[in-house]
Amino acid sequence: MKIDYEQLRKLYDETCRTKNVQYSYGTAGFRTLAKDLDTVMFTTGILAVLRSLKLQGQYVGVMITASHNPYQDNGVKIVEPDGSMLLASWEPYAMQLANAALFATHFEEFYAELVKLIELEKIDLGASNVAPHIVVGRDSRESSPYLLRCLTSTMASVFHARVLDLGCVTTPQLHYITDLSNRREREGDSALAAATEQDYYSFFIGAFNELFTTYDMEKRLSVPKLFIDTANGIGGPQLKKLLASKDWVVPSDQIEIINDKSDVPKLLNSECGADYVKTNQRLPKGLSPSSFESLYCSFDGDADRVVFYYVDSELKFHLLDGDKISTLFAKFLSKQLEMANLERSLKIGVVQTAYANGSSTAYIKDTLHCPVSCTKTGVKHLHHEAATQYDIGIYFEANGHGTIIFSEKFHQTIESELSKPNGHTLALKTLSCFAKLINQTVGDAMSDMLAVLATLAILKMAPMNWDEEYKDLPNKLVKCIVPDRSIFQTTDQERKLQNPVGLQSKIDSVIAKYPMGRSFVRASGTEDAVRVYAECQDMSKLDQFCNEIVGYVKASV
Ligand code: G16
Repeated sequence: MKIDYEQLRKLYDETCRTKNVQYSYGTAGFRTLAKDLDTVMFTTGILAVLRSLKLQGQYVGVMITASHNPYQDNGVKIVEPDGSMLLASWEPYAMQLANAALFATHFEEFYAELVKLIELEKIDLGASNVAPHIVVGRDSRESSPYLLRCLTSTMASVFHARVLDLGCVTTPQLHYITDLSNRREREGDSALAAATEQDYYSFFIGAFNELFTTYDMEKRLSVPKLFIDTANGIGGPQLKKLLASKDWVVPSDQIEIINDKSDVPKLLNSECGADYVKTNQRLPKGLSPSSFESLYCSFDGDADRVVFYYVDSELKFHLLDGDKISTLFAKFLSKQLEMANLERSLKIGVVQTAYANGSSTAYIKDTLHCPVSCTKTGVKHLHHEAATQYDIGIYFEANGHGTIIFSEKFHQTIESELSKPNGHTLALKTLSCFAKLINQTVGDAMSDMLAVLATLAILKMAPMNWDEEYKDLPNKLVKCIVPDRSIFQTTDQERKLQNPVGLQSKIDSVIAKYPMGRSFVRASGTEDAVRVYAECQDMSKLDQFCNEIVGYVKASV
């Protein structure tokens, strides 16, 4: 293949209108005001094609989303052929290519950077039997169709890529479909190649039904009534498709969707959704709870996060966040391992970030006796730790982003145990079904929600019992707007600041004044802000504690 130089130049001139702004490929790709993203979309499309060429033409995913951010923002991230986040060593390329286009005074400068990258990665554009394959998806934002055109403009016309456009999907659907399409290609089933949204629904509904059949759901299991706030994002329409499936077994009056106006752009994530509920620790707009037996949950704008909550008999709000979800799964799966006599053969562990409530970490270690690891914020860090350290690696950020990774050894062990005479124990079958029910590529609000429903039903736990397993330390998360967040540099999995020099010792002196106090400060990778987290024993002192830290942060810039 030869790059059509003239065509590339023409598209570059037409598309790359935004110049001289600096972006970085942050926690979840590029993310900023949608109006400034044309150039970055253009270069990210090219990078995805190069990534696919580097990987012998496998499907590479690209998702246009700004997830929990406000409606004016948008963003883009690249997904590896196995559904994981872009290889870390390619993130700098994403930035180099974007910056080349943003700061080039003429096309040739950008082109020279592109050629440099192609040579550096030894990408053989001439390999005639390799065509790049790209899967693209977008959330419900108004700006997405235009940005999709910027993203894909060069793919077919310059690089002869085959583009599978999924239209509006959730981020986890894009991850799942990218992975499945590649698995099918590898298995050589050309009739089935290129997975679809329908495959996603069939797979997860199938896993849910299998688990429920194992327990003879109708007679022995019941799920609490569930209200789902879909943040007026893409989760609403996609969830409705799942619930409308003829194979879906939970009675329709058991589940009610609220905040499902994905066609009204300004409502996206506005006073609703997982980020709002978690950060403000209150009910989303549009929900007036009537029964303390019901369970509620909120997705974020692209449905890759979920947090649960309920109200007690005095209608007081209780949050069941990512920490509560991971502890619920850790309790449930540890028990299943024990019942299957596999607790010594398979290692279960939980991965958290600095945002995890101190009580959750203590509960996992001291009550569940499970190992806990801490990583930096960002799914890619947690995912890696879960996949490499454990056979059942449960990872959740406190904000509700997470999943469970089951190792190859786990699958082999379960299969071999199931094949033994009398091997079909309930615990083994439960473990086997659960490993399917949880999206293996990335945190997925829909799949996590199904897994929580199933777990509560099997454990016969009401929302309140789930909550009672441990009591959160009072905690607060504050966004601090500063002139330049990049000066806030951290170490020790983001728990300590290295820069601005001297700020950490001031923070430490504040922490020392509050019993069970813990606090840290880090720059967000998705918003133009610095985040301040604080927790301590005494609720009445929390605001004062947090304000003192914020005061030092503001004084340092
Ligand atoms: C993204 C990342 C998450 C991260 C969140 C906030 O979530 O995927 O891992 O926790 O941003 O990150 P930060 O504190 O750096 O802004 P989402 O749901 O917005 O894609």
